[in-house]
Amino acid sequence: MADLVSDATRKSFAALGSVTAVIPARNEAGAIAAVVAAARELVTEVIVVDDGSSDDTAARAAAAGARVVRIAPGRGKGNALRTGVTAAQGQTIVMLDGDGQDDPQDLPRLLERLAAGADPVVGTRFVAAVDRNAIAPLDRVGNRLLTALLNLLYGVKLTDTQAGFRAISRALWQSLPLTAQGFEIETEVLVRALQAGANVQEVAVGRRPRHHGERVLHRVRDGLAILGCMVRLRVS
Ligand SMILES: Nc1nc2c(ncn2[C@@H]2O[C@H](COP(=O)(O)OP(=O)(O)OP(=O)(O)O)[C@@H](O)[C@H]2O)c(=O)[nH]1
Ligand SMILES: [Mg+2]
Repeated sequence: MADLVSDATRKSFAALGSVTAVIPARNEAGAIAAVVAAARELVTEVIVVDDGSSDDTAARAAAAGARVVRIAPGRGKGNALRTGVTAAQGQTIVMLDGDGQDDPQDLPRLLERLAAGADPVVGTRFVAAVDRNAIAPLDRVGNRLLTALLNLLYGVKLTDTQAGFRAISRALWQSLPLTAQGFEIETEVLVRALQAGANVQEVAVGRRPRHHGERVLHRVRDGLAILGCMVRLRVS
């Protein structure tokens, strides 16, 4: 992993101060150790927010070197991420999923873009070619629809509004009025950042198939919550 980081990247990392990776994980015992180990190669601090896992997620994350924050179960990914950032010590935050679907090797490119002045940097899974099995056709369609609607509502031209793989300065995150409990957090951060006039930029990231555990996301329930969030923040 270390040879992925060029001298230029190391320099740009320095400009970002300390970096904390915040990783939400619920029942990701099969994947979490590898995600934590890869992230630890690249950032100063790794926090795993475990929201009521019934498996070994917390123990494996800790053994791999993460600081584990355990919270009461049932609130969702948004609550987990917000709790994780509150606990983070880094001036820069990167977020990636604990299920192994995000490729930590993309992290330096996200951070480089942040160092170049973008904030937040949002991963997009629909620019570079990704494994065909990584995103189900129905999810692709849902993603396209949500992204098209967000673009229409907010006058932007993004390609993936739902990726959880992102980098953001802690200062910007803390300035945004974030309340999302579940998967609508990605939309809320994006919209609030746009409304604040932030320099939102996308960087192409990969996407790997899920090899362990089960998805937490529920297409209809969470899709509607995301849609509702998008519209509510536009009209309120
Ligand atoms: N702590 C915590 N983590 C969560 C919660 N919901 C989701 N996550 C984590 O957030 C990450 C993304 O969740 P997934 O269900 O894989 O959703 P997704 O990756 O957007 O959708 P898929 O493409 O189906 O995998 C995973 O690491 C989950 O374990 C939650 O309520 N609490
Ligand atoms: Mg996933």
